[in-house]
Amino acid sequence: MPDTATKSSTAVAEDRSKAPGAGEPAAQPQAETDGFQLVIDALKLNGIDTIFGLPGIPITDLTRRMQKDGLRVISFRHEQNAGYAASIAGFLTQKPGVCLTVSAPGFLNGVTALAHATTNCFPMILISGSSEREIVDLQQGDYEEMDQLAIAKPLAKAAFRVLHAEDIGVGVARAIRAALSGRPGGVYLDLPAKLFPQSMDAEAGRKSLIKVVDPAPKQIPASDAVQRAVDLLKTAKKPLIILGKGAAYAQADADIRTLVERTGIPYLPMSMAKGLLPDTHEQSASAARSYVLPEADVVVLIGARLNWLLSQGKGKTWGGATPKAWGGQKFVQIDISPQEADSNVRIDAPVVGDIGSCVSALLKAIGPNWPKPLAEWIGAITERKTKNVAKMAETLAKTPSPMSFQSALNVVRDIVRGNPDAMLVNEGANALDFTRSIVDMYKPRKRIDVGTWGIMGVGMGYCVAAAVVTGQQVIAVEGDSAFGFSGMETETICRYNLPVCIVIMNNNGVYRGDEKNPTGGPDPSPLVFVKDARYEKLMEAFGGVGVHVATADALRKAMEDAIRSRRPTLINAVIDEGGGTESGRITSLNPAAKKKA
Ligand code: ADP
Ligand code: TPW
Ligand code: MG
Repeated sequence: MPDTATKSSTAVAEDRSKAPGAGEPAAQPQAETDGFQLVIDALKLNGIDTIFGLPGIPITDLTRRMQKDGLRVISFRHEQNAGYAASIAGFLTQKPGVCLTVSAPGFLNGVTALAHATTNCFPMILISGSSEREIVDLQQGDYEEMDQLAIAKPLAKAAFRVLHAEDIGVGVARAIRAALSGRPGGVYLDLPAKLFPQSMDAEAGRKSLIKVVDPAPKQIPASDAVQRAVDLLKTAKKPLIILGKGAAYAQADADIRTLVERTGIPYLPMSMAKGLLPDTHEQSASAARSYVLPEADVVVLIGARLNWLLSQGKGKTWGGATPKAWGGQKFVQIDISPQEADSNVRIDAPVVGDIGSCVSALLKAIGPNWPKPLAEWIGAITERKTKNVAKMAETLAKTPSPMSFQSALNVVRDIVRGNPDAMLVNEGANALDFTRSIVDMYKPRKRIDVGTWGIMGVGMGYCVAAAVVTGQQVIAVEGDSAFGFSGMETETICRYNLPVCIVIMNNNGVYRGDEKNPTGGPDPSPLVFVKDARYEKLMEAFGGVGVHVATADALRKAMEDAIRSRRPTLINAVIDEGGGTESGRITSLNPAAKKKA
């Protein structure tokens, strides 16, 4: 057997060391590999270089051997955070992020992130060890017994189980294809404990592996669909482009920018599409959002769904007379999923394909001399923008004590402007909404946040992944409640010595910190936390830097120090506990708040 064929196989090396000594009959040792090794080799063969996980039965040895074989294994304190890390690594790299967990409870902890990946269209693979099939299926009470495959199925884009070592190559290949092709999503790969020690001939094992060719094939849009879109766009008097996180994921940055600039059409970035063009771009209509949505007549959606984040494409936000009424806009929708069109309102010109191919086809079809939108439309937008920006500048210039969300975020805004390559992680309610509108982004895929579900808990997992896969400085703006969901990963951040600067907008609670128990009893309101909690000490406990700040100047200095040193830092920023609103900007979705209004 040629040496090169099995170089990566430690099992083979171990076999060789047991080869008969001199003088013994020269029996050729049977080179063998095993399930552990084949999983590692299959992942490496497909360019997976980082695993986010948490060890234990039956995957402890797998994590050791992965590290020994040169995979970077990032070990977390809770699987949900490892899962969120994997999901966002997938978004940032266009390679499936891999999360590795133990069975039953570890698996379930990872499942939230798996569902999150599917919902957000991020490519991710959750690999969980599982208990003995025969016992699980007869429900005879195995250690961590659970039918994991059945549970994962409805929450994943696809789910597979591998029972035999010779099928590991196919299992990993299928998982990679399912995660990456078409609309990306979360994939579950179930690896029962018994699979890992199964041994097989090393050469046969090597041959069983598959290097996936073209895992995210281009999907070229049909030329008639492109022409239909161009024809519709030609009729527009008040066109608008909306860029979503699908556009950010697609990494077609140059063509998207050319499309926006060549057509001169104003655009709105969804939160994770901020920076695809710099937020300071003159065609950005962000500061006039509530004007352009109801006023536009033809809207081009690029990798953005008309879900709740866009008020389902109808109702008052879009100029409809009632909450469910159509506002009269016509839509072009560029999306890789052929089922997305018409999910909420009529899509007059669906363009189905990958965003890179679709945008380049559109560019060809519109040619070099596309007429710019009417001056009245651009002028009206500019007028609103100028007014709103001036109003915002006034608020940002204030330095109240205690700090307001705005005065603190004015500092973050400056720091991000000075460090446009830094990754910005953001979660919370007010802490999220104010940051999204105040902090400008300058480059693509720099802002990662709560996503489609608006969930809390992604923060620290995202910080770890962003630092690990980009190597850039990470700045996390966290609500104090949001931070609590994953705060223990500050230890992980310190352990791997990651350049993460966490800024907690500490207003003592969920939305606000001044709620009272209406009964006057001793329990606090369900919405508030320990007053003036010293979150910065958590970071100090693990050897990082903790800073408590009460002024904008102190916040600025602490952030500058963090970025200069690249040390793990947690800045506890004291914010006016009465400065937030219920649910931030989505008060209207809150039944109780609506009744009050
Ligand atoms: P946002 O929350 O920013 O509005 P969504 O998550 O709602 O964005 O929408 C993202 C859309 O992008 C999804 O409908 C998804 O199918 C689509 N998408 C993701 N990747 C691609 C791609 N490479 N090409 C085309 N469409 C894509
Ligand atoms: C997994 C509900 C939405 S926002 C939020 C909660 C609990 C916290 C808001 O407080 P925070 O921000 O972070 O201090 P701020 O600035 O307004 O004070 N569980 C999950 N996801 C969600 N979205 C919730 C609960 C929620
Ligand atoms: Mg809060």
